[in-house]
Amino acid sequence: MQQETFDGQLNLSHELGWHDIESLIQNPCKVLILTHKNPDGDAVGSALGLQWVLKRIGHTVDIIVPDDSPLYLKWLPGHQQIAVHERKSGKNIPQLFIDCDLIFCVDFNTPERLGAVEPLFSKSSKPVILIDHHPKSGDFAHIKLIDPSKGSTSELVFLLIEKLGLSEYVGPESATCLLAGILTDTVEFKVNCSYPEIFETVASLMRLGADKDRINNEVYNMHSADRMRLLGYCLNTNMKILPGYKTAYIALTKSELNSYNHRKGDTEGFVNYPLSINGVVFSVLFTEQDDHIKLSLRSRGNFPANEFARKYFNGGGHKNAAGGRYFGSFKEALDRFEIVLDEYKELLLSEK
Ligand SMILES: [Mn+2]
Repeated sequence: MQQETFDGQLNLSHELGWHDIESLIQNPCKVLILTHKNPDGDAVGSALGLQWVLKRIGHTVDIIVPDDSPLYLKWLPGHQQIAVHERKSGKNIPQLFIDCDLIFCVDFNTPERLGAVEPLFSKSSKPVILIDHHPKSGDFAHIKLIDPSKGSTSELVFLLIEKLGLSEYVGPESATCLLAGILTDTVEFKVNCSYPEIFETVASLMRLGADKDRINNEVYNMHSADRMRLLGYCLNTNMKILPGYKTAYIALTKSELNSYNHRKGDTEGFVNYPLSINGVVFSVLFTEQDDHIKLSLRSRGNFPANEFARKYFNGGGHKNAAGGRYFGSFKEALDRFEIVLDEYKELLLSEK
């Protein structure tokens, strides 16, 4: 049955790839796990979930991320051992690349997403296994386990572990990390999870000890009062609705962020709120960064947020959840947005 689920639903690029994974991890070796910059729950959850299992079967494993996680992920079991490239302290990251035998990449579709870690990765000649659920993924990997129909990479990691016959090595730590990835990437089972198998995976993880209540508490109930007030300010004062385009957006300048003592991760999830308004099918959050304007894009139905981000804002992602960047002033970014939105008017208005 597992065989059927895996081969039917997951696009493991070729059957040979599958056996390659099995033989690559047969004997204890040094494994690196890499994930993308601005790591989210799925990036960190899938990396840690995989790490716990690989360690238990005897491998030496290091996780490398370009930059640090938001506060709401730091409680995840094993998080404190993650090597953060931008911190420039602790583990010798270039040496880890030299010493490793094998590299797993999780939850990203292009090496650019590795930020400052990308040059080290590109220089490496070690075998690369990619596990990912983004569209247009994977040219850079030797073995690919890619399935854009899945709600998270964490789910794919668990399906791989099952397929490898390693479920017995999934303990409460690993299960909790993987469930955190599934829960956050599906926005608490609201998006990208309209298929029954995901709940079978969730059931398995719960049986293996995943602490769902702790995830809820640590991820969703640990906000600062400043973050709540910033959200209130966004929705009350800052949200612009364009009914002629079924679109809403929130734009936050650096000084606005600073006036609410903004900390990394504070604006996460803000972009989802406008989507709950009747008649809004496309929502964008603009936040001013040091050298660019960051965009988070969310859509309902068939509107391709990823295509929009790719075409006009140096970005990409999933159909209903994408990211982008604009290099220019805040005003230019918003002007450009309103102009290019017109090209999608028909499509936006056709969404229910
Ligand atoms: Mn993901």
